[in-house]
Amino acid sequence: MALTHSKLSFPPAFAWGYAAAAPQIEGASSLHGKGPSIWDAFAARPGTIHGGDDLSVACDHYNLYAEDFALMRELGARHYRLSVAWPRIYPMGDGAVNYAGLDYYDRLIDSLLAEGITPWVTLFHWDLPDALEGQHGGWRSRRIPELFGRYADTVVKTLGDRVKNWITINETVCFTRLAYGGHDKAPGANEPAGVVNQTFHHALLAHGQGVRAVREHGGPGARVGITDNPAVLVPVTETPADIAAARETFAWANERVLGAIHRGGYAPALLEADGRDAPRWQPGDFDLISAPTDFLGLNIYTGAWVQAGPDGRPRTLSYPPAYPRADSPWLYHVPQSLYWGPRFCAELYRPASIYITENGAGYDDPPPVDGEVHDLHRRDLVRNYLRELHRAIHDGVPVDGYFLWSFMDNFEWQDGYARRFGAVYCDFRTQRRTPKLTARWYREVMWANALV
Ligand code: PNW
Repeated sequence: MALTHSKLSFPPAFAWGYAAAAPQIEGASSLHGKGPSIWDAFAARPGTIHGGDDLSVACDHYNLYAEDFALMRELGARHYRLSVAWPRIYPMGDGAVNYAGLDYYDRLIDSLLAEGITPWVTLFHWDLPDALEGQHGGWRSRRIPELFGRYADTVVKTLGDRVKNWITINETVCFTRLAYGGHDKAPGANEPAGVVNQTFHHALLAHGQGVRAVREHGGPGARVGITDNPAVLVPVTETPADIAAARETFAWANERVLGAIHRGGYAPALLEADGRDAPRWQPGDFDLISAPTDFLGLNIYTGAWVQAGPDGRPRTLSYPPAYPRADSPWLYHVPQSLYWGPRFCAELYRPASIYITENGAGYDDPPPVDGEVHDLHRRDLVRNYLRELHRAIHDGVPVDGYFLWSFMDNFEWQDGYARRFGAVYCDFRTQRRTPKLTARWYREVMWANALV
């Protein structure tokens, strides 16, 4: 009997690549005129970051980018999602432009293109210029999206002849609720709900400013979208009742960002639930916020399980203690999140195109032995998630690309350098890069355009 070996192929022209962000890899945090970001200030406060780590050197990518892009090409990536650091371009957030900063990204983009890798540029990945926190209260203030618009104009005008894929902002909830309503992300302000809801509204305005900037200055072929990390609710069984319960919970959980953007306003039920804490907006805000975009970027790492409860109402289950997770304690293994996340987004918001702008896993990998890191745990997690993404595409969800987070180990925010998400191991003392087993495997996947 001859057995067959079925191949899980991805669509032609599917975009495969890696993702990273400026504050997590660049270092050089005060070089050539860069101003401090709120993360530089946050890290300087004792007790905020694991191990007392800071962002001053990171992967030294500021100096090593050419070598890094050569390695990226060797490892088979043809797309790379990076971010521009606002405080490199406007050290004070406002005021005079720092031409050395613009010049840096000019050279970086040229170097990337010379390796045959297509850039996808995120305009804001959490590193707000610290001066704007001091002067205006950061995202609490409506002034921030205005200044962001000016910064976006400058970046798009400078790089727009070579960069055609733009992402406005990264993961709204992480720099609003977790940052202003909690203590573990900068600025760690612990504000009440009313203030936090207003930071969300200002973030949506910044997204709108980013879209406007790309439309005005992006030139021919420019495309723009937001990257969001929706709460992903996954049905316990793929039966109509559980699927409906998960979809309803998904829509409600993501109403404040994805709902508001695609609806062109806040849902009455959301405003009612917020009561006195509801965000305030001005006439015209939603013309900007809900201007059409070209794609929706999704960062998906995990999900929560939902079923139709005994009373027929949806209920979200808690994870039993034995439930498998990565070393990042929030990263429960839920491969089906890469099926239901894109699928619910497609059904609820009807984006023309979806890109998975991040997915991956954080583990405290030990250093290489004989030049090898056998991260079978990470490889298996990513492969299981990609099987589900393949199934979503097969079922008609318009997913056009996937970016693995991250190219190399980097500054994992409050978890510092101990928590590693890289396909490439980074020795932060010597700056030596060692591709892990995941990177070797992922090269074959990208090359075959299929799961191997
Ligand atoms: C994302 N969660 O953050 C960020 O965009 C990256 O900068 C970060 O390094 C990466 O994922 C890994 O953490 C997240 O609690 C932080 O679900 C927290 C969550 C999700 C994403």
